Amino acid sequence: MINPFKDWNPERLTRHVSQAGSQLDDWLHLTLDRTVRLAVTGLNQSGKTVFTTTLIHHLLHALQGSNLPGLKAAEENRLLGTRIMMQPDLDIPAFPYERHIRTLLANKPAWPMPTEALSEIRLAIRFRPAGLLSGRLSTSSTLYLDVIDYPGEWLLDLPMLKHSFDSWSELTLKLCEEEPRRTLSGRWRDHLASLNPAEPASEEIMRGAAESYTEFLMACKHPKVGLSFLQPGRFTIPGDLKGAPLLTFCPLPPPGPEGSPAGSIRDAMARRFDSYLRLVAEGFLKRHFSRFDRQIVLLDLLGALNRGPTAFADMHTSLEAILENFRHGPSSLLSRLFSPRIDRLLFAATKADYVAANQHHNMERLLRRLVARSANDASFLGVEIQSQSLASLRCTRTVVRDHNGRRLSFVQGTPKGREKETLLFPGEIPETVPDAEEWDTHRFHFMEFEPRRPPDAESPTPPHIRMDQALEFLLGDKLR
Ligand SMILES: Nc1nc2c(ncn2[C@@H]2O[C@H](COP(=O)(O)OP(=O)(O)OP(=O)(O)O)[C@@H](O)[C@H]2O)c(=O)[nH]1
Ligand SMILES: [Mg+2]
Repeated sequence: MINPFKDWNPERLTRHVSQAGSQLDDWLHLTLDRTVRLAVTGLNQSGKTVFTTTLIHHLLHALQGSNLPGLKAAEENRLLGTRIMMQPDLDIPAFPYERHIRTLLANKPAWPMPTEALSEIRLAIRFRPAGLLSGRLSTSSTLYLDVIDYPGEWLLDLPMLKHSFDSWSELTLKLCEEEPRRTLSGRWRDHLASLNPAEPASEEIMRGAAESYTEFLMACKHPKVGLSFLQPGRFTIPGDLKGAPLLTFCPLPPPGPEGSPAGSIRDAMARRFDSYLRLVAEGFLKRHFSRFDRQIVLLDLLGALNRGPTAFADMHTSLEAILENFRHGPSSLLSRLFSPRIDRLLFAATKADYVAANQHHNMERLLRRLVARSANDASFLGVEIQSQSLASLRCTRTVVRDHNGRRLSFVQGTPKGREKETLLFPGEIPETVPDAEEWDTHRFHFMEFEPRRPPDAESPTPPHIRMDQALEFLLGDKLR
């Protein structure tokens, strides 16, 4: 019998496989379980850009003295180097890692500006597999990591997808019955009252109504109000759609007996709403949000506590509505190839350096309570869940001092807008969602900080809080 493999040896086989062309690469990496598409999910200002930047920085510098004791591959000296690779999508701008890290670590450091467009990055992490058996079979292996960054506001487009124009209008107008939306929407609702939606539409009428509605959304977004359930997401951060007719519609009260004549304002608004869903929201979901394997959900709990009960509840509603749109479930070879699902989900309360270390326990308990429903839904589907607090870039240190006979934990750092370091008592984090009485207006005042290195930071990579644990949970099993 002829044996076609008679003259083949392992080296020859490897050479032939590697010659098979780069198109096969993605397919091969997926089948070999060597690609992770990480969903960094979070509302605006939750810390996505800083997290992504420092994650890349830590991996790129892991050989220069690891600052990641919780990441086993780093601790066991199995990381062999990381590179930024050619991007998978030619029409998406590259994530500006260099620019962000230069700004964050400059002599006069600064935080990144709010993100206004989508970008992506692919890393190749070369590592030595753990264990004797795999060590014999291969000396090194590569894990590809894909991450995208985008404005947090755009996530609110995802929950719009289950609505018709009428049901979305009804929901939005219902929200405007409660304060602070009631007052803030006054001018826009007056504007609506001056229109007859059954009359013929014109670009001017459409633009006028959309501008008035956008002003209302911007007033809700103002840091002093801090609402997050603001739709459509592109109205506050239009990106490349600035000025496009696609962004000229707004919710309308239910139709009267006049209905929705063809060419009327109502008819035109409903059509633009449908186009927005199809071209923007659905495009965003299908192209970028349906391919993830792992997810980290970042929550700025402390900022939400600062902004008070309404903003806190609004953040919670937004988060639950957004998470319904991701595909969660255990991953198998087939699902990885044809219908990827998120099989590990990490909830992370960010900016843990705003408070002293003894508050992190409460921060994590509060986080767990807040995400209980979403975590339960995902866990039911077989997803592994973890919750933790973290700081992508630690800008303070905890200092314990005696004060009037009590031992108190302070934080030392440079408060936002100041030049000098200060010792502050940051206050305490409740371990449950505060009830009405607890939301006394002066209770939560967590200070924001400038991105300065704390004086005790010695490592070549910037200090963090539990980034290593987050990375171990998200990537650790793929680096074995
Ligand atoms: N002290 C501290 N502040 C942080 C940290 N991460 C983020 N911040 C603060 O949070 C702000 C927002 O962080 P970003 O990473 O820009 O947030 P984002 O989620 O990308 O926001 P959008 O681009 O608006 O969606 C920063 O300007 C900092 O003030 C951290 O680890 N420590
Ligand atoms: Mg950002």
